[in-house]
Amino acid sequence: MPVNVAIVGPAGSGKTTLFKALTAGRGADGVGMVDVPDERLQRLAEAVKPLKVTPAQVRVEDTPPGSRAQRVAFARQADVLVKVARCFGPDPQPAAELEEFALDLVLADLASVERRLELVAKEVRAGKKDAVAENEVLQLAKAHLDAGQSLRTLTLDREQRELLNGVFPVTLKPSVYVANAADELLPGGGEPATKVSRLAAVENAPAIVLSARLEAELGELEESEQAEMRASYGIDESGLGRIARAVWEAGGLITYFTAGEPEVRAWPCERDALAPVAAGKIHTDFEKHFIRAEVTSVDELVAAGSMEALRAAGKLRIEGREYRVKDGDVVFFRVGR
Ligand SMILES: Nc1nc2c(ncn2[C@@H]2O[C@H](COP(=O)(O)OP(=O)(O)O)[C@@H](O)[C@H]2O)c(=O)[nH]1
Ligand SMILES: [Mg+2]
Repeated sequence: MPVNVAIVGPAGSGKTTLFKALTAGRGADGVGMVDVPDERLQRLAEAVKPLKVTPAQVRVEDTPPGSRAQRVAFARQADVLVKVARCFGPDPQPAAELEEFALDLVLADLASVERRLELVAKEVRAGKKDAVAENEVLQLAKAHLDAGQSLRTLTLDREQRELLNGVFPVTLKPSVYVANAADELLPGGGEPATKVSRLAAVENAPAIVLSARLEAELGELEESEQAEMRASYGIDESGLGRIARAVWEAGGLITYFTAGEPEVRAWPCERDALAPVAAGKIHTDFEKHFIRAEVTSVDELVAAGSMEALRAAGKLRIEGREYRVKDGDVVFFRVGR
């Protein structure tokens, strides 16, 4: 299951422009796959020289045209939201526009929480014990949403979060903020971008400054021309790469690698996933038939040149079902049939 990223935000903030830049014009009907840049993958590929190199990908979707309700429904189906704010053009008001957009999401959550609360409160009155905890967290959520706050800023323990997830709250989703800045304000983005960063900080979300239009134009140039043009704007790295990585972090994802002759590949995985679950990313059967994981690091594999060399030298760590795969692990899964 790929990670689903929805590009959302106020009208005219540059969502479609950013979508085109991210997908390099290869997206169709507002949907496209985007590679996540990772220098470790390149290093592994140089050492192993496989037939094929496959980066991790995210599935990115642009907000389709439609009503407010449709825009909320669109945001609801995503794993991570990329919130684009207009920091270019005449009189940019990114904070006010983002807040207005956020309010739509808050109201949508309030409606779902109230609907669920009606049912659960009835159950509590009928003496149903296991409805008590849910009733409590729904009350907390309602008060928070009533005050115009997104659920991201409500302190919840793991169990409360799971109970709340039953109503698919859209304001509980991890977000990445993008200050879509005028070229002349790059790389910092000036006062409008500062406002966006401040909003992002409230919910502990990353904020990225870029110009979607410039990134789209850069995508059409040769690598060397790109670097030159970036340097002239004082930006040293692709803003799109920064978005991809921020999505990774905000979404609580790690990357592990597999490295064989046929293919060197980066795999997305939830942080703290157990080894069989991580194996299930490759093939659902791998989770069921998991036997053990043979694990090393990128540096060790690069030094040794292949998994076989490490295995022969007895340098692969053997890990079982209780092992939690770490970011940067290189893994070979032993599976039965
Ligand atoms: N100056 C400038 N204009 C931009 C930038 N990004 C988008 N625009 C312009 O803003 C307008 C709205 O962009 P669009 O991507 O359609 O916004 P959407 O409604 O959020 O999808 C278009 O005219 C774009 O060319 C940018 O980074 N800088
Ligand atoms: Mg658009």
